[in-house]
Amino acid sequence: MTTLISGQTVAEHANRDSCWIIVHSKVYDVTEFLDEHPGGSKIILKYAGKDATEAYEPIHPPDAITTNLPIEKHIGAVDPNTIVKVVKEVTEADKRRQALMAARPPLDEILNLHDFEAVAKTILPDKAWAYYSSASDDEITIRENRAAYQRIWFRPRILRDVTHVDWSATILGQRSSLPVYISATALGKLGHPDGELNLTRAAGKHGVIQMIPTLASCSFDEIVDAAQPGQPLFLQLYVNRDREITKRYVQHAEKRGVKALFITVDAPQLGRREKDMRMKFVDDGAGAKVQEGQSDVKKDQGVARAISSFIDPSLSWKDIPWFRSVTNMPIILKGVATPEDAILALEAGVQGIVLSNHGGRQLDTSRSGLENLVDIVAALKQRGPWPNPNFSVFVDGGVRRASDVLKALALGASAVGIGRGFLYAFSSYGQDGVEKAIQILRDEFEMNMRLLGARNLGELVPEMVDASALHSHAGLTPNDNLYSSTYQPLRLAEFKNA
Ligand code: 173
Repeated sequence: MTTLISGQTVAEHANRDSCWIIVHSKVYDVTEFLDEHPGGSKIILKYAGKDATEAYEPIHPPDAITTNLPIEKHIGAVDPNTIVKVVKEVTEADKRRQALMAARPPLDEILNLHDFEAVAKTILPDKAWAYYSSASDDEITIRENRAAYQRIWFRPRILRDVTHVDWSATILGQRSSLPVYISATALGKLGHPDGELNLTRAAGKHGVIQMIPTLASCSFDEIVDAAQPGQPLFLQLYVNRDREITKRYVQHAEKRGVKALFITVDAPQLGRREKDMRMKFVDDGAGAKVQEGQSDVKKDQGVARAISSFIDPSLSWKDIPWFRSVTNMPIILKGVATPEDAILALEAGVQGIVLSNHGGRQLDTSRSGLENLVDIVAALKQRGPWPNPNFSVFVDGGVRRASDVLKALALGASAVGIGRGFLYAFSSYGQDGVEKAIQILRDEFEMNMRLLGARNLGELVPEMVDASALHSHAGLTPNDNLYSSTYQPLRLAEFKNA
């Protein structure tokens, strides 16, 4: 029998020279890890000698600490009778949020994906909303992602007997009930205690494909374990500076049956999401100390930047053959924005590209994936057969309606990714919300395909859309009021002593 460590003993190691913390009832000596912690040492020191589980959980997969800390630093199990429960202070804001949570509209009053966003904005903790909804700099691109869809107008066909319409798709060889996949978004437990598992379970039930994020709050294996037998899953990959770690991760994923690898190529450094950065600033409650010049203070970085330092900015075209050598999964480059790079991807022999600007979170004033689609499809057509069964072109960013998806497909996309739409669905209603989101999309596909005169996805052709205004950024489009009403403009944090 191993002896249990008392809470009092742990509490004696509460400083920089000897720092123990409790996570999931286990005691860890993190003294030597303090300066290596991607989120900085300060946040760990806040929990020195204490139970850090609650702060740890949303931001780390359960196995992050066990895999990163040498085994000799695993001190043992804590005696549960000796820990003084840190009673978390329930703030007025928490109470208000709980009341709003209890008063959420019933799911059957949710009519579209924007509605989930409105609920999420109201009930999410400020930090979670700031992280999820933020985009880089002036947040122009995130809005352009929506606006671009509204510069495309339909040219519907009539009298085609649309009694039966079929919107099922094949995505990278996998059957999907929708021409939509769930795109990767990080840190799902900021929004809901079950995190990404809400997506996995709903996707399994409704035949939709989920792309697992590298930076999920749930561990990769928890997500795969929550899938049904044979449920197809994709994996989004951030490439680690330590390629051995990436290799192990990719090969483990392949062994566990993941069907495709989406390598993120638009984030050698994370964009400045100022809404997220400001929130962090306020919550740590010590504005002035930022100026003290401690190099490890990352409080002004926001959640994402604080945990992204492992991402390798040296990633280049030269690495593609290496990926090929470590996996047989189809490789897709996520974050392509130009015909030049689309052609390089084709020549590099990958199986596809995602035309994405990372939900407007990276280079602000980049064009929308939808606008890039037109130019990229034209370039690919010059280079060989089209559609090319060995090279898929996906689009993501700003998709909230089946009509958006139909426009992208008509212009040549193989399928479309939705990230935030599903994230807001589970943040506000858990798995039921995701199921409802899928149902809403189904209803929208049925109606829109009937009205457009397309009985299946193969009948969606470029002639069904007028994209002549797509490249015009003059802005004569009517306001998108539903979307704009949830858009949160950048605000300075509340003044401290006001
Ligand atoms: O967009 C993001 O927030 C993102 O991709 C990310 C990257 C690193 C850590 C967390 C999130």
